[in-house]
Amino acid sequence: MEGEDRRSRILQFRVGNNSSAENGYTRVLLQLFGYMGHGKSTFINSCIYTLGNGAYEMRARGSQSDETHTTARLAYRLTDCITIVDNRGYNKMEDNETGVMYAQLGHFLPLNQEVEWEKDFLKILSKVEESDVTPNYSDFIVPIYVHSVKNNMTEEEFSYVKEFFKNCRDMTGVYPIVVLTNKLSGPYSHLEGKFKEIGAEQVYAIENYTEDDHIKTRGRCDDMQAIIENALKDVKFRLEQPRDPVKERIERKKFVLKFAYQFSVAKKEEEAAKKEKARLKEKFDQMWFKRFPE
Ligand SMILES: Nc1nc2c(ncn2[C@@H]2O[C@H](COP(=O)(O)OP(=O)(O)OP(=O)(O)O)[C@@H](O)[C@H]2O)c(=O)[nH]1
Ligand SMILES: [Mg+2]
Repeated sequence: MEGEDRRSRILQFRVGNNSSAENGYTRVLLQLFGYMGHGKSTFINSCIYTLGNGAYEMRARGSQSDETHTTARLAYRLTDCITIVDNRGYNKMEDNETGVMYAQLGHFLPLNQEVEWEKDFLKILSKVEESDVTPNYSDFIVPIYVHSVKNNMTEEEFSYVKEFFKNCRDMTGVYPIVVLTNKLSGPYSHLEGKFKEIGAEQVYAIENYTEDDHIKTRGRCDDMQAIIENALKDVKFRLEQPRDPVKERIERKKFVLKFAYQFSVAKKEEEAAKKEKARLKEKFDQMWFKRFPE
């Protein structure tokens, strides 16, 4: 049975067996990202459910048991070699949020910690410096962008995501895989096409298993497993390419620090311009009041 074959191929996947080269990788991290509430945690629960034999469980959810929004970057083991990682969802997808994603993909932030949308360059620099103590050369990260078909995106957002995806590719060596959730909510071919237009090489539409609706069917299991298996194909392909871990890490570090620096300078300039505008308005109001007192 094709579905069973796929499941066993995933369960038996070993990073070390896939390349004749000594690449040093021992684990694959499927790193989720995307807007708040689009189904990241539910996708993790669906993947665990589809690969296992047990009952449906809501293992990934909010960071605290009484919260629904995830605020930490939490790792869930799928197999001995594959871990899927939940993430805090974006509010607006701005540079301070995407900058954190670059730091995650560059292996500069540890797993299982709260995600802060850091705006201060010195704090980012200090976190990146801390990661130098035990540099991570053994995890291969595949970025997975989760987006609900219930939400459309503007042309402006797509153009931002295009640049964002390209940077994610430069950080990891693979284009983010796009997972469209809630596929039964309405037509999604437009979104599928748009994501391909901006560079996504793999786009999948799925209906996640949820607490209320989790009868296992072959098609639904196959949809989830196809995403995982194709992520592993990307990994295998990259493992055949030559690797210089130290040099690549330096390049990633330069990119993350330059991005954070430019962002924090732009933010400071924006704040200074706002202050100046407020100061000029106050001065104008005072002059106006002097000439035309009430
Ligand atoms: N019907 C259906 N519901 C879904 C699907 N994916 C997610 N949901 C529901 O959408 C809601 C939000 O899903 P979450 O998995 O918490 O979303 P998230 O991206 O983790 O959200 P944050 O942690 O806030 O970033 C939950 O009520 C899920 O049950 C889907 O494919 N189909
Ligand atoms: Mg979540």
